Amino acid sequence: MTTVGVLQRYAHYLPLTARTPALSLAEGDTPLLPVPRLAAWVGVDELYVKFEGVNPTASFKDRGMVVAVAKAMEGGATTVICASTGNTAASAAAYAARGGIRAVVLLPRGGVTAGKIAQALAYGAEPVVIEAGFDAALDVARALARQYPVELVNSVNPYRIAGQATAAYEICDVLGSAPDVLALPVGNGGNISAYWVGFRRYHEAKTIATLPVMLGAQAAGAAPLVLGHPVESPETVASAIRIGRPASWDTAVAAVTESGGEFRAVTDAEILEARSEIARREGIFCEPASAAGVAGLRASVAAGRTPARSRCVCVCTGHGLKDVASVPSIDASAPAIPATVEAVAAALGL
Ligand code: AN7
Repeated sequence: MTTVGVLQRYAHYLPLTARTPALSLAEGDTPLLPVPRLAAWVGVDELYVKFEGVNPTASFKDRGMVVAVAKAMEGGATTVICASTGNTAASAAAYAARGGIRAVVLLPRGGVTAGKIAQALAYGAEPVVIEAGFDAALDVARALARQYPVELVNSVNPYRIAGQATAAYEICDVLGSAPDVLALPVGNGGNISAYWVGFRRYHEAKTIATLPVMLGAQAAGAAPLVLGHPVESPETVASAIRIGRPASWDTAVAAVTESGGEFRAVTDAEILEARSEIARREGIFCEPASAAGVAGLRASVAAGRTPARSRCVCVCTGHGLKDVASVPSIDASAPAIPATVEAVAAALGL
């Protein structure tokens, strides 16, 4: 039998008991791809992409969600709730469906891509569109979970963090050590906190001898951790990280401070350029937020902050198909070519 899923693969590193349901959609175990052509563009000697877009709901959220939903079920919960820019909602919906419980997802109006809404609804989640951004929606979700018998599965839930730490274990297991630098996008700060938990744990267990420098990339219009204060009306093309008041502020700052790393802002233009380069140079299609880590690493090298002779890993957190509106499309009004070899050959200049 093949070993599948985060609960099985990293059982010893997770807060499981004999009564934790064996929930799985075969999440985790995602590829760590060497990306030499992208490395040349970024300006470092050795670069890998940890492609989290190939998880069951096409984002890294599945690693933590499988743990959070399994623990909620273990505790007798019949409803999970989250606020979400989309990926958490899709993941919560899928694992709730898999576990046979209810999922309620609070979505900021106009702040979630069509693909992510389609996922959440397809899995049977109950959506509530909130007349506010993500930060206020999360406030409501937290308050609801305090007052009603619904289990909060946002990343303030410690089981989410424990599950997401498995990505750090996987990187070390494959490389045989920690990378010099780990770069990733930061919204609520849960994922950077989780990676740091994972690296520290492997370090304490002496599985790895060194710790990576953590580089957290934020969109320039939604960069509270770069600025050092909350952002009232965050704005960016990378809707997944359109977050102005990160819930895991302190642990995200600790990850960067303790590792000697940095938070770095990248513009929407830099994010979209990186997304395109990742796809065209390496065949890896990720959503805009996912490209922020690559854009941030490139900017860090250009600024002389990250040495070129570094072994780097960029986490691409979600799949590109979740957000196709931000990719150039075919002009539907342009005339189509007749279905003949001659016409197509002429159109291609062959
Ligand atoms: C693709 O789904 O906050 O810093 O509600 O979807 O742990 O928040 C998503 C966040 C990066 C940032 N990349 O991670 C949500 C949500 C993608 C994301 C992040 C998100 P955190």
